[in-house]
Amino acid sequence: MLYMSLPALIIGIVFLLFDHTIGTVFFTSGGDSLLFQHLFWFFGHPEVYVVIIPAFGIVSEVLATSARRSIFGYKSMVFAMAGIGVVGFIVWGHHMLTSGMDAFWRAAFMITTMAVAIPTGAKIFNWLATIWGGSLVMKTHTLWSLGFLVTFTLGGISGMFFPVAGLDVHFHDSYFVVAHFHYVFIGGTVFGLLSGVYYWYPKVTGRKLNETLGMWHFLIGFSSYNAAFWPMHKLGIMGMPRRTHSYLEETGFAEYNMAVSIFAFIFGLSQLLLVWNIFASGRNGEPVGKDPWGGWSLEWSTTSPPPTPSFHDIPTQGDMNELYGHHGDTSDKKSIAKKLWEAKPKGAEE
Ligand SMILES: [Cu+2]
Repeated sequence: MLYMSLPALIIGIVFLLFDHTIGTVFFTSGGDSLLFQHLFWFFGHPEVYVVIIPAFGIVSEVLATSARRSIFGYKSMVFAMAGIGVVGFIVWGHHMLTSGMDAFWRAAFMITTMAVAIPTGAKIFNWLATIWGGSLVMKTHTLWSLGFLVTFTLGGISGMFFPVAGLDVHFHDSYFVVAHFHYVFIGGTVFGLLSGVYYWYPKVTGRKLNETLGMWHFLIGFSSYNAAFWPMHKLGIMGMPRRTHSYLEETGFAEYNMAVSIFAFIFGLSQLLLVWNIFASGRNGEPVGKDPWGGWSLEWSTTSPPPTPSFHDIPTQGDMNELYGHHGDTSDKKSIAKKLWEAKPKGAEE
């Protein structure tokens, strides 16, 4: 995606440089200033997906392991990711719906942007179907992935307000935008990243992060995060413009902004729990073997930390559904959920 989108940004910046240095008129002095926005957002929107798609992968791994079953709808998950990657290139105009764009193109960008909700919705439902009826093991990485599901879905829903060209007239450049992108960037990308840190830390270091500290990190982080960024929706609806640091008392923005600031500081400080945990557990954390979480993807079949080279023999990829499967033997009367509750993951050390 970067290979396809970065050239547009690079060309935009080089043209801008030429405008400022050698007197070309691509964007300035009678040039087309909107052209820069087109070039920027042709890069900018795919870039947003560049940072969220790895989080999709992390959450899929973590939820599958935590639910002790393979990801539901694997093929549709792959096609959804690829679909988001492709559609991401034809939606950039939603950043410019208020720029005086022709009504036809506003409608076109509205439809393509809303179409992104289809593969994204498929992913959300597949994640829910993965944990549905599985015996969910609540570890810190599970909590962050569940947190991801909640906040990313909320961010996705607020994201569906902007492509509606009529609504966007009101929401454009308001705090509603700021709320939306904090929900998808922090509640999506960063929560996915945190989930991955707790999940793979034992693989990297051979020791577990402290789960009690991790739980507090999640509880404080998740609640202060929502308390900080949820009121921004309200500020946007009240009409507060983004990139503003001063406003009149009678606008009523002050109380909400104070709450946003306080909870944002709490959220920031709560990350110190993770920093402390990373250093402390590196020395005194509980030592683990190959596979502390009962995962069955390849990295769990070698020691923690892995040797170089990681595998001496070519390893075999297992499938949780075939081992303990819900599409296996149906002769006994036990329900699928019951079987999964009883199933012990192969190689789990608990
Ligand atoms: Cu966009």
